[in-house]
Formats: sequence, structure tokens, C-alpha cells
Amino acid sequence: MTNIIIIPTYNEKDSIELLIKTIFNLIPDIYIMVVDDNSPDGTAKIIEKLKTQYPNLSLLKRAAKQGLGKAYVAGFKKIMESRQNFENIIMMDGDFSHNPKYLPEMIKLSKNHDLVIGSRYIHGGSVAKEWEFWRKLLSYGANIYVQIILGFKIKDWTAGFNLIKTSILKKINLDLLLPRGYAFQFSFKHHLLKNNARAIEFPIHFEERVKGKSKMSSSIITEAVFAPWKILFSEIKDFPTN
Ligand SMILES: Nc1nc2c(ncn2[C@@H]2O[C@H](COP(=O)(O)OP(=O)(O)OP(=O)(O)O)[C@@H](O)[C@H]2O)c(=O)[nH]1
Ligand SMILES: [Mg+2]
Repeated sequence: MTNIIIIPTYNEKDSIELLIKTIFNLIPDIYIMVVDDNSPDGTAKIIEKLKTQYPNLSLLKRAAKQGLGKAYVAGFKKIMESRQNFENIIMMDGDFSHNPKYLPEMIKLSKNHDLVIGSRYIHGGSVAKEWEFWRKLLSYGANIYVQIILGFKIKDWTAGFNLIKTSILKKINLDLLLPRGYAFQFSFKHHLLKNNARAIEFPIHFEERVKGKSKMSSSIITEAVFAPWKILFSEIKDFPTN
């Protein structure tokens, strides 16, 4: 079974090297693709250097910052075009918020599932204790809001630590996914679920980033407020009327 992790990066020079080393120490035969949006801090240079040490590491360089969703879609397309047959693709942040210790369990669960979600909002899961009350409330509330509108029984729609079977990924039109942050995460899950993905959530503790800066912005949040309705209405529009 061949697994590849996509790590999108924008200014993650302080954590990316240790993260990559930690993952390869844990699972030496895994593949990692970093998708970097021309980070001004030189994240890509670190990857170029590490590539000489790790043959399973690759770098997809993009010209400018275009959002998390666009970076993932570029990575997905590259992987699906490659001659190598990757069975599973894992999505993971580059700032240690997603602890690599969960990877073996995630891979194990992929045996019987097409979508494995590292979930903060099922029993046993949790978010960073450093998060202010407003951020906890916003994240938890957003997930209930999305679940009510989109219907499928997923607790952590905005989760960024996911495993997807390449075979199910091939069924969805990647160009229809919303491009940024949270909206990308739940529109992606929604497309997979509509294609009958067998989904499972397993509990993780989401850790606060140790180094570097958050890329979350108020526009990413505003976009996420309207996005579930956009998804719902685009479905109604496509619904056959005769
Ligand atoms: N390539 C690329 N990566 C991005 C972009 N925006 C965010 N990322 C990366 O996506 C991952 C998640 O972004 P974060 O800024 O950590 O978002 P977050 O986890 O919601 O926010 P924090 O908890 O504050 O860290 C990190 O590895 C970022 O470097 C982007 O536009 N392009
Ligand atoms: Mg983060």
C-alpha cells in the first residue's frame, strides 16, 4: 500500500524540517509532497535541501499564495498524473498542529474507508487549550452550522488532517471545490460524501502551532459563513426537474 502526504506550506521555515524528519523516522517508506506557494521565508529552499537526503520527498512550487484549497488541488492533480500508483493521500498542516503520531492509525483505518478524518469534535478529540474562548466557540459552532446545512453526519467538517483513497478522489471534479481555508475543507468532504465515500472520524488532539504565523483571516471566516449555502444552492440548481 503506497501512501503520500501532501503538506501545503506558506512561511513554515521554522517547523517544516523537523516535521518532515519526524514523519520519515516514524514511517520510512511513506512519500511526502510539499506544495509551497513561493513562501517569502524560503520554505522551498529547505525542502530542496532535504530532498537530497529523502528520495521520497518532492516539492511542488507555485508562483504565488492562492489559498489552501488551490494548493491541495494542484497537489492532487500532480499525484493522479504521476506514474506511481498511490493508494492513499493524506492531508496535513505544516505547523505541527497535526501530530504525526496519528498517521499509523489513520493508515490502518484506510483499509475499510475512503475518507478518514482526524476529528477534534468526536469523543476523545480536542482542540488546543491555548485557543481563546471565541476561537473554540467559532470552530465548534461552525461545524454544527455546516452539519445542519449539508446534512451528512460528520462532526469535524473543517478538519485539515484527512486521508482520502485516490480511487474516490478520481470521481470528483476538483475544479468545483471552493479555493480557500475552511470552505475548501467542507466542500471537499461534501463532494466525497456525495460520491458515497465510506467515511470515518477518529479522535485527535489539535495542537496549537509552536512556530510561525497563522494564515487564518477574517475573509476566510466570512467566506465560510456563506459557503454551505452556496454548496446547497448549486445542488438544487443541478437537481433534475423532470
Ligand atoms: N501552499 C499554501 N499553503 C497554505 C496557504 N494558506 C495556509 N497554508 C498552509 O496550510 C496549513 C494550515 O494553515 P494555518 O495557517 O496553520 O491555518 P490554521 O491551522 O487554521 O491556523 P493556526 O491554528 O493559527 O495555525 C499550514 O501548513 C500553512 O502553511 C496557502 O495559501 N498556500
Ligand atoms: Mg495551523
